[in-house]
Parts: sequence; structure tokens; C-alpha cells
Amino acid sequence: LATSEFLTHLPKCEHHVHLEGTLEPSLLFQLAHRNNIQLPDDFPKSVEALQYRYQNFKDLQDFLNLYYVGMSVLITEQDFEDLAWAYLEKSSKQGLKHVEAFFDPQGHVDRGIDLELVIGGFRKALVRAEKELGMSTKLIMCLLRHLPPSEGLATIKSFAPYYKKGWIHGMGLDSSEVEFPPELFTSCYQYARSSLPKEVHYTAHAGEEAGSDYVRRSLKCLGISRIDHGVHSADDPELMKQLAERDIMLTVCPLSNKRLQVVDDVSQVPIRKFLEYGVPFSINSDDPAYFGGYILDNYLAVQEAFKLNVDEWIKIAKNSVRGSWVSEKRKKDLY
Ligand code: ES4
Ligand code: ZN
Repeated sequence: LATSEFLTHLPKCEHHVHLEGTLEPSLLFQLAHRNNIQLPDDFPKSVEALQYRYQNFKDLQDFLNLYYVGMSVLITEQDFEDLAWAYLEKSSKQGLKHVEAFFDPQGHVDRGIDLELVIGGFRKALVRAEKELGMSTKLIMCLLRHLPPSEGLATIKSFAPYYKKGWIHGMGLDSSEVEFPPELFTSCYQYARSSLPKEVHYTAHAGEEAGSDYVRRSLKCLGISRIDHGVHSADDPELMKQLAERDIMLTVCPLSNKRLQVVDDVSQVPIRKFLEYGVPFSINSDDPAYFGGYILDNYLAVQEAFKLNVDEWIKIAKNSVRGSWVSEKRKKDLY
């Protein structure tokens, strides 16, 4: 198909990928062996069994439970580097030119892993991708919203030196959504915005499993300039107008939404509505090893569902560059 050729070569930016979510079953078992990690008794025993399990998530929490077990095999700096490099190399072949990647420091520090080695490993892979793959890269630290905001605050404080060095470029908020509303983290974001370098950008997951009110409330109380997922925004026309007017980009993850049963089918992701209202959005993989597709697979799934024309794709690609947290000079190269 000519369109898949076109989408492969279209320069793509990814703004919503959790590096821990790029852990392929084969690497998971390899690292478990290398690090002598005992997986839980009820954990699938083979690559095939694990892949099968990934096709049957009930909801976000069902996925997160496995995602946190997966993390437990990551121990050394080399593990974090290997993980990120495998993702970057694969995505580069799919036409990825710029990535802003999330990670969950609390998921590692809380099981005794040194923060220095988590950041160090990820950074080595990202710097290598800039040199060898011609990519631009950014790193975004996320707070886990199922943990107490007081611990989020301590995490922000522990990150101050890394933000100052320019190694970390943004802050986000992820994990279980519905039971942990945005207001819980107002003071964390307030503290971060008042104490970290002014170049730091802010985003949060909202409107994935929760409704459009979590998107509205996140914008109101967190001081963020982007929304991760945000698909439920489409239920509120006033919010849609606000997103368009304020130029708030949604980082949409079609295959994730399908696997976590946020939608029954990719065709229910409100892509057409976003285009109609002029709400900027990008297309992303979220947790590609768990959700059955990397960046290009997500673009192709959207194309299969919506049959967009070339002009619409160029508009999407341009918005995705425009919404990136990079210099104007780099944007020009990416357009
Ligand atoms: C996540 Cl899909 C999703 N939603 C919320 N938190 C997450 N962490 C990793 N993937
Ligand atoms: Zn996510």
C-alpha cells in the first residue's frame, strides 16, 4: 500500500512512551535470568504465554499490575541502557526522529535501585541515539499518582540536580487514574514550577479511564501545557474549544486505548473530532511492548480506521512537531 510507505517515511515524533513499557517479553526473561530475579509463581512462564497475556488486559489496573512486575527485572545501569536502546533502534527504523520519553523513578527507587543508575542508563542510550540515529531526545520524569503526594514531593526534590544539569526536561503524572484525582498533586506541581528551571515543561495523564472532568481539572490545578491521552475530552465541546484555543496538545495512544479497553476499536478514538475542532494531538505508542505496536503501528492503525488523506496526515505530523519541547531550529529540521 502506498499509504504505509508514506507513513513510514513521514518524520515522526513520539511524546508518550514509558521506557519501562518498552520491555519486550524476550528481554524481560533475559534480564530476569541475568539478574537472578524470581518472578511471581503466577507469572507467565514463556515469551509466548506472556505475549498472550498482553492481549487480554481487563483495564488499566490489570495492565499496571503486570507492568510493575516487569520493572522488577531492571537492576543495573546496563539493563536500563539496553532497554531504552532496543526501543530507540526499533523506532528509528519506523521513522521516529524525535522522542520525549517518560520513566517512573519511584518504581525503581522504592525497590532499592539507585536513581543515578536509572538516569545514567537511560541517558547513555538517548545520547547514543542522538549520535548514531540522528534523533533528538528528551527525558520526562513521572510521579506515580497511586503513591502519596508527600513522596512525589520528595521525588521532585531528589531530581533538582538532574533538572539543573539539563538531563531531565519535563515532569508528568501517571499510573492508576480514577481513584487519584489531579487535585492531589496540585502542591507537587506548584513546588516543581516554583523551584525547577523555567525551561522545564509540565504534563499529566488525564482522561484515559477517567472522564473529561479530569482533563479540565488537571488544566486548572496543575499548570500543565500538555495532556497525555485526553481522549475523553471529546465528550465536552467547551473543553474541546479551550484545548484548541490554548493550543494544548493531546498525546493520543490508539493501540493502548484498544488494549486497555478504553475503546472497543481504534475507530472509536475521536480523531475526526479533534481534527474538526482544531485540537492539536500526536499519535504515540504508550507501552509498545505491552500493547502490540510501536510508533508506526499506531499511525497505521489510525490510517486503517480513518482513511485520512495526505493533507490530514501532514497536518497531524506538523502539529506533532509544533507541540514538541525542542528549539525552533530543531523544529525546522523536523518539519
Ligand atoms: C501507563 Cl497506559 C498508562 N496509563 C497510566 N499510567 C501508565 N504508566 C505506564 N503506562
Ligand atoms: Zn501513558
